[in-house]
Amino acid sequence: MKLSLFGVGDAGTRLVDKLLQAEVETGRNFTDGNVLAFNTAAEAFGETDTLPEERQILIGDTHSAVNQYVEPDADGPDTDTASATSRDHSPGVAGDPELGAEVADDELPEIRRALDLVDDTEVDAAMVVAGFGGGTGCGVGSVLLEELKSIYEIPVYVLGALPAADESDERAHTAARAVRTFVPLADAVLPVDNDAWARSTQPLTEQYDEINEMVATRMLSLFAAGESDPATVSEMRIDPADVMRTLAVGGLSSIGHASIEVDTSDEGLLARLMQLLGLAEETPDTQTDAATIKRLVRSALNSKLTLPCDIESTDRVLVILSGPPSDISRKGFETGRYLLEEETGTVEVLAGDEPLPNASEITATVLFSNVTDVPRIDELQERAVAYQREQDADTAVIDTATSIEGATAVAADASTAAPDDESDHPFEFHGTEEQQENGDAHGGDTVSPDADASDESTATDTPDGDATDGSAADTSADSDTATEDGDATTAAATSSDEHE
Ligand SMILES: Nc1nc2c(ncn2[C@@H]2O[C@H](COP(=O)(O)OP(=O)(O)OP(=O)(O)O)[C@@H](O)[C@H]2O)c(=O)[nH]1
Ligand SMILES: [Mg+2]
Repeated sequence: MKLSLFGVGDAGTRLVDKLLQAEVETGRNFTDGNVLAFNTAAEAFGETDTLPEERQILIGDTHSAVNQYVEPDADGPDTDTASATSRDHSPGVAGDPELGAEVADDELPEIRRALDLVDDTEVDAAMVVAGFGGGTGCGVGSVLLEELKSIYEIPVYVLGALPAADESDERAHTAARAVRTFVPLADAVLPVDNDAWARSTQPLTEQYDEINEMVATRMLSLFAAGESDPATVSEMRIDPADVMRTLAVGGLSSIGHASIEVDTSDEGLLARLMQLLGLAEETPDTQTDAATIKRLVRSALNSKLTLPCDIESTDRVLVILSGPPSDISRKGFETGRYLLEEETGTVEVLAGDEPLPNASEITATVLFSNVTDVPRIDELQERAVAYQREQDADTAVIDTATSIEGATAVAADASTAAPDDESDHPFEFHGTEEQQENGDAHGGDTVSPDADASDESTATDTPDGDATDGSAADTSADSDTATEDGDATTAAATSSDEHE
């Protein structure tokens, strides 16, 4: 399918650049050049290899609080209001999502001009790409997402990195707010858990490139499947509508991925040739073939996921098999699909293939859509709530009544469009259980001001997101049923712990 990409902040810029590189390397053209990157500091633009310069949009130069050209390690004294809390002295908006949202709001005309460079009629969907813990990623990202949702008819997805456990509480707090803002507004959110993918022996910043490459591989296998050689015929070819249908339930999605070498021995090649020429019995090795595909799909669902989660909490599943058409039999497909139905407990499993005649391996990419049992997100929220309490105790350095102006606008709009969507979503900022039992809705409010608008009534009565009062959230009601399934934990243990 065709996708436009909008990188925001440093992580967004690097990830989009990596996706474009992967496009060149794999010969899958899925953006048609419909890309942009927005940043409040110039450094990350200097690191790009593939992203065209005219598509790198620097914003914030009218703001005195924005350090556009500060070297990353030049941590000069910061006395402006944006750095009232313990900011890391990075360039741009220095980790401050409120400032990020303010800058984006002020520079909407400039942002809109840049958006004209992208043709939304040429693509099936748009995707905002950002580091959730970034002041730019979260702040500018929220405003951009809101803007794209208001001007586009096509789905708008969000892809982004979650901060690792050893990053600051402030980053975790920002990321939790980003999840809180992005999930109700975007058509689907695909977080990448930096913590799960980073090795503890090395600084995270040194591993970005590797993690981004992993992300690019999965994203292209999923979204760019079928964009390499439209001439190759396949009756099971993956259809963009299937990807969009799978993601249409919204919420958080996760991707699994695995490959196996195909039989390139003379014997294997001969068998395939005979089959192609119609000289062999009807797929004599179908049995082995189906078993192999089943094994492959199993390793994909047991692989380390982009966002480790309990796969039984998913609503919809999509599997894409990429490889030589002669190696992917219909029987193999059905076996793989059946396995996914069994393992995830959902019958909503779609499948398609990407015929790559010259490939030496078969790859299975599995998309789990609207997963609700995600320990990492719970952890982030807990950290964020604790951090917010500390801040409040320290005489409320962050004024929660006025914070994240842009995101407030986002939430207000979202609640107009889908009144109950937000309050029904399992990713509420719901404070601690203790607070909920006390009927204290404040935990929700403190973290994100948009809680004021629509969540106060539900923050207490739907603490676990099990609101099933229908309306906009039929789907999340479904997912709630899935999460209530008491034994939905075994698969998670395997899928998130097993490494590729
Ligand atoms: N996977 C991955 N994660 C990244 C990368 N760069 C940053 N991150 C993550 O994203 C978070 C936000 O960092 P940045 O992208 O630098 O922040 P920003 O959006 O530029 O916003 P500022 O705070 O204003 O600099 C970090 O805390 C990391 O968790 C990257 O290249 N790859
Ligand atoms: Mg930055």
